[in-house]
Amino acid sequence: MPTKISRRAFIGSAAAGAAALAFAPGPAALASTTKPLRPDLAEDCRNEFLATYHSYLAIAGDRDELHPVSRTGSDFFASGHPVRLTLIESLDTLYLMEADEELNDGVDFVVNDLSFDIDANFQVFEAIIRVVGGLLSGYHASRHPGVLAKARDLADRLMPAFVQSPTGMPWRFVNLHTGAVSGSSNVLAEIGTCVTEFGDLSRLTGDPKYLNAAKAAQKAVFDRRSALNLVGTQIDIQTGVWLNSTSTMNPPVDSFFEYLWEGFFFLGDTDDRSMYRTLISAFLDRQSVTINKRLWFSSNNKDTGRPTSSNQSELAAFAGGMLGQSGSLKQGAAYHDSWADALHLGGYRILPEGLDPGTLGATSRGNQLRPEYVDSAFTLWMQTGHSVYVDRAVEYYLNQRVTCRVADSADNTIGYTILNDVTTRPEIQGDLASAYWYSENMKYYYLIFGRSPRFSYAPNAYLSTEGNVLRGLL
Ligand code: DMJ
Repeated sequence: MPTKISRRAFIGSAAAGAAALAFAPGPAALASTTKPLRPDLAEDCRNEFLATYHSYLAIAGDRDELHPVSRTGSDFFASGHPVRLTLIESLDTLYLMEADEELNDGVDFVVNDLSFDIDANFQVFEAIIRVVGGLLSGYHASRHPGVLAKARDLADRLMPAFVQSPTGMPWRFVNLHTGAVSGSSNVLAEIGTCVTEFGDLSRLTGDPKYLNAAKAAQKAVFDRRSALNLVGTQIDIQTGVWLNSTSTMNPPVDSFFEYLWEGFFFLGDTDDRSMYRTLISAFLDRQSVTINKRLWFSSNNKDTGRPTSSNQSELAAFAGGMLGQSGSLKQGAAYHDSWADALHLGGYRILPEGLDPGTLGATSRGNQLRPEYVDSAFTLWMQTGHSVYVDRAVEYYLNQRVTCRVADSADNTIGYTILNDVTTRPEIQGDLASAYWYSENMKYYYLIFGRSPRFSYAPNAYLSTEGNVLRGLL
């Protein structure tokens, strides 16, 4: 029996709302307008998404990720132990795009066939942001209690990473069947990116243990900040000793900062706000650099404060949105402008993974189908309503369509792929449709271009670091 998706009150609310308001700056206006900005592109985006989703199901549906060029599949966490990651990451995007048949089938799989009783090591951070988060947003979309039960089952299997740590900072890996933990050297993003998923789970289940574990991990890092209020990148979770003293917005720190802010934004946690303010103001004071009139962030030694590198990672581009949302709109907007300049003046159609902010040359030439540039455009647009972010999203969507799309001989879309080199023309394609593309890129584009009647467009809508909508689905 297919699982029934309850179609909720969206019909007759936003869709049938009063006359469409003129698009105007400001979150309040954004929340109330019903006018799609680029209905043509929204429709195209939905078509492309569904074509790629069907390709995934047809070619690699038993595996985690699609390789659209070789038309094969592979597993993300542990070879031979798939969880159908792409399907899980797609659930709330399918809901927003009103693809109810696909969502229905996806929920059916999760409820009836998905098992996490897997005798293999899973990376705790990735399992939380992608799978627990994907299932939670899938639950918010479907309201099926079986989906929430699966999110809770996985979280329970991951809990030994936190419970068995003497410092509260999680082990990097857990065997989902035995509960054995491993990987005592961990990095900040992987330690501190779980408070919103675990906070949501605590709220939904009434069990505070998930939120408490996530907060303890954040606090354990905060308590080890340097005298300059800076944190490093890597730490031994058993001894609490720093293994790398680089303070940076680049990975492997990036979403550590994001989740201090979002612990407050999503959960109202004032401890997180206070930790965020302490760390981000020290970071902005010491590590903001202006190069050729553009704002960038250097990497510095956390103890001496001295710069160690100016290399910019594309993954740090998410910070434009975070800063914009957390009270530093000027810096957030300026930082997004810097990435837009890098794109245009660097001569790229797609940003490289690594960038020299002085020359705008690529220090790492590939692009893993990254969402961060449009993620920030989406968040800044939600904040300000400014059309510049719509324009940037349009440009990047069309560029990704030209460079990353893989089609068959009749020009039917098979999928989108990572790029191995963005500095050539044409760009050199790789062969992987990263699962986060289904949760992030296409959702941001679709929400900007169209007016999904299933999304609130309210200032408090919350999308996790993986693009999972944990608040704001209608
Ligand atoms: C996503 O998995 C998440 O956004 C994560 O926080 C880091 N970036 C990748 C996609 O690039």
